[in-house]
Amino acid sequence: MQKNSIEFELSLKKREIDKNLKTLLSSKDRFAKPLYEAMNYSVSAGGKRIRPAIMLLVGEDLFSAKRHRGLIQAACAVEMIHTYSLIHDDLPAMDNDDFRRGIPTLHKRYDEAVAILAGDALFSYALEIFLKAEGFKDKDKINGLSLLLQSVGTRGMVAGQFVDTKIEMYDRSKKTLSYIHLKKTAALISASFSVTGALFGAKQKTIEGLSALGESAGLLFQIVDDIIDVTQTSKTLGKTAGKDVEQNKLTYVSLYGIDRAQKMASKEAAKAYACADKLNFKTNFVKELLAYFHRRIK
Ligand code: GRG
Repeated sequence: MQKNSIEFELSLKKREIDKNLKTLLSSKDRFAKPLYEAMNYSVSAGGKRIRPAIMLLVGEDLFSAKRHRGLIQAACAVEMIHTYSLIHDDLPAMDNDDFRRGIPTLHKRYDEAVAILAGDALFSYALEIFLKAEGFKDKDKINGLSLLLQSVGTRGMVAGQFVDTKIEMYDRSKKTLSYIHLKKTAALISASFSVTGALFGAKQKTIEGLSALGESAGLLFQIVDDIIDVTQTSKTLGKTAGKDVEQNKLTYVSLYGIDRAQKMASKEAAKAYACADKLNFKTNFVKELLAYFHRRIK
């Protein structure tokens, strides 16, 4: 791995995030210990740490926030929310997956009650950690938290997951697909960009620019995810491959086919680059991150 490449940068960010998650997710309380163990099982199973890495990259680049304790704490909170969503998504009532991040899913390792409660606990703990993040003005934290919660709840991830899970209640149209992917995946990725701006008290125009960039980046990420679900193996993915076809999911591949999905990924990547050009990034890391998202296809 070349020094200064985005892969190297992501590995540094991942190390920093992993270390802090470990500290945050430890408890001496005898009764809470098994709950923390379950939370840790899924959090420490790995994961690329894309969302927290985005926060650290944007914070360092636009706001000169190298090794900012509060930003690392807020970034860990976002990763906890992401992990909670994966734990719940894997449950039999939803995607019913046995395998995630290369190991058995939490409900397989323990049981469904443990998985539901560990997910709940990760979400509420994440909010506590975010609110306690050091070195930010209270008004900026409230603004950031508000953007984060919009991306997670009825206007974001949960709403997208609802439509995805209960697709029989909707038509299988382009509009439905676009809603699912924007909400289920792109919203939290977009928030990772915009929340960082909000935490540092950026102007509204910058926050909106970050949000637009994040939305395209998130869509790119999801289109690629739909493609690799059919083109890569379970071993490479760390989760069961071919699940979308098996579950008759509405995806870019099922609606448009692989070739068109690939073209749409390129179009979304171009849109994201154009958004990045409008922000005053000092380094090339954000653009390299977009290229990395796109490269996952290969
Ligand atoms: C249960 C409310 C609720 C929401 C679930 C995240 C999610 C919403 C569903 C996951 C289904 C899925 C596989 C979506 C594709 C895009 C995606 C979010 C992939 C997983 O994210 P990565 O690739 O995973 O960043 P790692 O493990 O690297 O963190």
